[in-house]
Amino acid sequence: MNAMTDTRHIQALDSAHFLHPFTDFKDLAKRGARVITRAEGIYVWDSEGHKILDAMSGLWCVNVGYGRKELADAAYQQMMTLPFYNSFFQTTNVPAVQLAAKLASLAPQVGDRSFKHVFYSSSGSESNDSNVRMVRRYWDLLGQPQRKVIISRNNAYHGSTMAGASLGGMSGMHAQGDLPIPNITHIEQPYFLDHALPGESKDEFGIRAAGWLEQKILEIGPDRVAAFIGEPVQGAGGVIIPPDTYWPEIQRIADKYGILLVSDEVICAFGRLGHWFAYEKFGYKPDLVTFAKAVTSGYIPLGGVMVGDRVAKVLIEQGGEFNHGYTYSGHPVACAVALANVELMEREQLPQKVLHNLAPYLAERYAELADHPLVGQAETCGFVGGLVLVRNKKTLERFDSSVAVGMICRGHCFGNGLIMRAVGDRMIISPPLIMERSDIDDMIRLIKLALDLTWADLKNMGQVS
Ligand code: PXG
Repeated sequence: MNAMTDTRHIQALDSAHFLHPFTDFKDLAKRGARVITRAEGIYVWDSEGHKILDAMSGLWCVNVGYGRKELADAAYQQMMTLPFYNSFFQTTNVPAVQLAAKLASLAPQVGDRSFKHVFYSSSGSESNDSNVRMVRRYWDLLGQPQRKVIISRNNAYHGSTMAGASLGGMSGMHAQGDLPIPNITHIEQPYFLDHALPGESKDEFGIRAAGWLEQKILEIGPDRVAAFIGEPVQGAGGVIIPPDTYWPEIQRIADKYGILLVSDEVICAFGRLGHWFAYEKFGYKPDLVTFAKAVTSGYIPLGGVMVGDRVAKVLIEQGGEFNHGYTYSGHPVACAVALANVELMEREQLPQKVLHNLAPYLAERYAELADHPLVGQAETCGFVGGLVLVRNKKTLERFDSSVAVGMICRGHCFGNGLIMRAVGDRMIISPPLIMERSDIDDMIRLIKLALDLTWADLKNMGQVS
C-alpha cells in the first residue's frame, strides 16, 4: 500500500463510522479528514508525510511536546502495577494521593484561599459539572439554598456537557441543546476591540467590563448569586486577553457580595501563562480552579477541580455524603502520567522558561505581525497569542462573516506546514512550551507566509484593494 491509498482507506472508514466533535459530518465526508499519524517534539506528521509545526499543542494541551518517554513509561509501569481501581467506597490509590498533594504544593497559598484538596474527573467539561455541584452544595450546607445563580460570560468556553455548555457563552451551543440550564446567566466578555467606548483606555475598559458583574448581581439580587466563573484568558473564544484592571476588580466585586470565584484554568494553568496556575499572574484568589488538558500534557485524559479551603472546610466539616463522582475520579494511570508530567515540567522549569524567555520573545516577534496590512491587532499573553484579521487597518473595519477570512488563513497555514486555529476573524496560537527561540522564528515566518497568501486571495476576491 502507498501513502495515498492508505489515506483514502482510512478517510473512507472515518466517514463511514466516526462522528467527529464539533463537525459538519456531511461536509467532512466530502473532503476527507486529515489523518495525523505521528508526532515528535513540536511537529506532527500526516499520513501523506507532511511535517506540520503544531502551534496549538494538540488542542491547548501538549505543553511538554510530543514523544516524551517519561510519560509513556509512567503509564506502562502503572498499568502493570494497578491499571484501575475506583476511589469510591473508602478506597484510594497511591498516584491519585501523590498527585493531589503535588498539585496542592504548586498552587499559590493565599489566606483562606489556599488549596489543599483536589476533586478528580477525566476532562474539563466534567470538572465544570463538578464545580456546579460543589458550588450548590456549599451554599446548601451554609443554609443559603436560594444562592443558585452562577454568572459567566458571553463567548466563554467551559466545556460541552450540559452544565459545561451552559456555563459557556457560545450561542451556537446553547441553540442546539435548549441551554443554558436554569440558574446560569451571562455578562458581556471583556473584549476591548468589540466593546470599548471611543477614547476609553484599556484600564478604564477593564474596570467598566468588571462592573457588568456587579450590575448583574444587583439585577438578580445578591442573595441569589452563588458564583462567578471565568477563564483567566478566554481560549476557545479567540484568545481574548483582559485588561490588567479586570480581574482585581472582579475579585473586589465577588468579595463585596460574598460570592464564590471559579477560575477555569483548563487552558491557562501548567505553565501556559508562565505560572503553574494563572490566577497568580492576574492577582486574584479563586475558591475553585478547574484544570484538565496540560495536567497530563494531553497524553491521557485527566481533569479536576482544585478546591480552596473556604469551600473544602464546609464540604468536609458540615458535609455528609457528597453525591457526585465518576468511575475514573482519581484514575491511577492518568494520575501517574500527570505526576510524571508535572515532575518533567519542574525539571525543565517550563513555567519559568515561559515567564522569562519564551513569553517576552513571542511578544516581541508577534508584535511584528501587526505591521501586516491584514492584521488589525496582534497580542500575546504568556505563551498564547491572538491576532485579528481586518479589511481596513486604519479603521479596523472587519470582514463580513460570509468571507470566512479565518478559514482562508487557516487553510494556508495547514497547506504550508503550520497548525494555527481560526476563531471567526481571529487567528490564535498556543504552542508547546518546549519551543526554542529558533522555533518561534520558524512559526512567525510561517504565519507571515499564510497572511501574505490570505491577502492575495482576498485581493482576487475583491475584498481588499
Ligand atoms: N474549560 C476550558 C477553559 C476549556 O478550554 C474545557 C473547559 C472543556 O474541556 P474538555 O476536556 O471537556 O474538552 C475547555 C476545552 C477549541 C477547543 O476549539 C477548546 C477546548 C475544547 C475543544 C475545542 O479551541 N477547550
